[in-house]
Amino acid sequence: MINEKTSKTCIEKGPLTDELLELMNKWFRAANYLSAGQLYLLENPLLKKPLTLDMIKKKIVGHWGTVPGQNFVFVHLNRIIKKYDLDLILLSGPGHGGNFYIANDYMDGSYSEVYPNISRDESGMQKLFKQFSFPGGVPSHCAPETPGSINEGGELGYGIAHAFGAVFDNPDLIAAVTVGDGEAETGPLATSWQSNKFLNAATDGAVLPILHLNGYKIANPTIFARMSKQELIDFFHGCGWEPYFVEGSDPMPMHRLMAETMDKVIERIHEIQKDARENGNTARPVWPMIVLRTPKGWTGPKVVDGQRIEDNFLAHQVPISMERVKSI
Ligand SMILES: Cc1ncc(C[n+]2csc(CCOP(=O)(O)OP(=O)(O)O)c2C)c(N)n1
Repeated sequence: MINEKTSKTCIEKGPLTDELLELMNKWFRAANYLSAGQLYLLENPLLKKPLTLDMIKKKIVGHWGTVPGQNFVFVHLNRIIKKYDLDLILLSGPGHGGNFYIANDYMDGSYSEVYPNISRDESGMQKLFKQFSFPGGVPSHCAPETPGSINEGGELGYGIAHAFGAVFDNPDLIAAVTVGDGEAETGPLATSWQSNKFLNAATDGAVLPILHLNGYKIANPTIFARMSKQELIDFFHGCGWEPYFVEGSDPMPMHRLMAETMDKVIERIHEIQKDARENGNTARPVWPMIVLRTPKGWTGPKVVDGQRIEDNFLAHQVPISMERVKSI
């Protein structure tokens, strides 16, 4: 997450101004660009020259659909880390969009710290783009070599379990974990909502699940997308969580809503912990979680060749395939 050494000011501790939200939106857009660049570009990373087909990867492998929502989560976690001086890690359940984590690592400086050859300039950015899901390069999912990631993104289902594993006997840590609505249909994930039954608010840290309800998995709608809001609320209450909803597609109102919601859930976590640690309340609390409903492939191409891409399963992997472009 954000690197103290590289950030000079701390406006995050102040009020939630339009200026702060604009800055966060710039981070979000830059992270989206860096994520898309990793999918497509071999060279010309800043698009200084007109784009030609030889600058684009021949076989594009990776994901776009999950990426913008996860970039959105990342910048909002950075703000609350700074605001509340948190020890917080992020686990990405739908880590098949590994380009999102790498993009944010690159922007906060941790990627170049670990991999100095991927420098924070144009030539480093070109290598960053080329190496992604490329022979001899890095995997398309979050992997052990992705700075900050302790959850493998390839095989879905273990995000929440790993987040709980990280916070047991680790009282100062918050493990935020994005959960794909498709991932939520795997056996391990469907079961691990119940892990809150084993959490001791006095001696363990906290897990903050963020259900990324972008509506689709590989080729069809998800089960959670077929449920009404009331059914979702009832389901999560039944599992011992208090869901806070952040829903929409217009970036600026979404930034404000997400930031306000993040404040609420962190303050609620602190309240629960204080009650257990200072007042000795041993009753099992209802922990907060976030349901983030955004379009799949948010901010990407809306329609390609007459087919809806944004907010559709067609945004899942590559929104515009080069095989098709070359044949035209
Ligand atoms: C255990 C497991 N089963 C199936 C897959 C294949 N798979 C890759 S992505 C995906 C859909 C994931 O959907 P979701 O979690 O909602 O992520 P998003 O829509 O944000 O990409 C599936 C089923 C997998 N990676 N792991």
